[in-house]
Amino acid sequence: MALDRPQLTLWGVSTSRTLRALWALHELGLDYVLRPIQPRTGETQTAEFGRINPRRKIPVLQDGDFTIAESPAIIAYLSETYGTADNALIPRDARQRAQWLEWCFHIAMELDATSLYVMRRHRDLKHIYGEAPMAVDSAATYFGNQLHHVVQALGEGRSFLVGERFSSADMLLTTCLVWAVNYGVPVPAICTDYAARIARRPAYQAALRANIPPPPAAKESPR
Ligand SMILES: N[C@@H](CCC(=O)N[C@@H](CS)C(=O)NCC(=O)O)C(=O)O
Repeated sequence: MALDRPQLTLWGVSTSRTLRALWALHELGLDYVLRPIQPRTGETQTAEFGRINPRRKIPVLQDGDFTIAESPAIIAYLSETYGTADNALIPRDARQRAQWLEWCFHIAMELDATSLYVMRRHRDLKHIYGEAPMAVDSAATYFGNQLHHVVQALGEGRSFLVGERFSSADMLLTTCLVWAVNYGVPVPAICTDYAARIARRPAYQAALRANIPPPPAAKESPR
């Protein structure tokens, strides 16, 4: 059960997925303690972290005695627990909520896990996961094909993916679009324009700053 006064600790910085969780904390105006551990540093392999997240992945959110992982789930939990009518990141209307879920699954599965993360694992992290140039090329092509659905949606003139307001689907999409551009994957202008507009949100800019790994001496910082 959530506490009246949130006791939020976020574990993890430096990745697109940690940025999403930080972004949600800032969109919702929540105070939190950041434990800025990073992947592949050994910090996800400690006994302490293994007790918090046996999957040994970041980001992870602790809210008092409750723990939740997976960036889309962290955002959803924060919004449902602490969001207000003005800043909620999830639609309330049943049909819009269904469309929101559809977009979240599409982005997390097709754009992130099946495409960009395949490229990351088998190109940048090939020393860990194995080099697979054909899989990388195929994943980039697949990303473009799947992005077509986003291009169509944005081509209808809408400002956000679902309804008339910003939701966590826009957060997932923006992080994937920035990721793709950084990877040199072709992204149509309608998508980069959208991402540039969303990225102007103050909470995104604050999250970007928070997502920067600190110098080695400072490992815990209240926000
Ligand atoms: N589906 C997860 C992915 C989390 C994930 O894969 N995190 C990576 C970094 S991006 C990680 O923690 N790896 C652990 C390690 O390499 O030590 C999410 O969206 O949160």
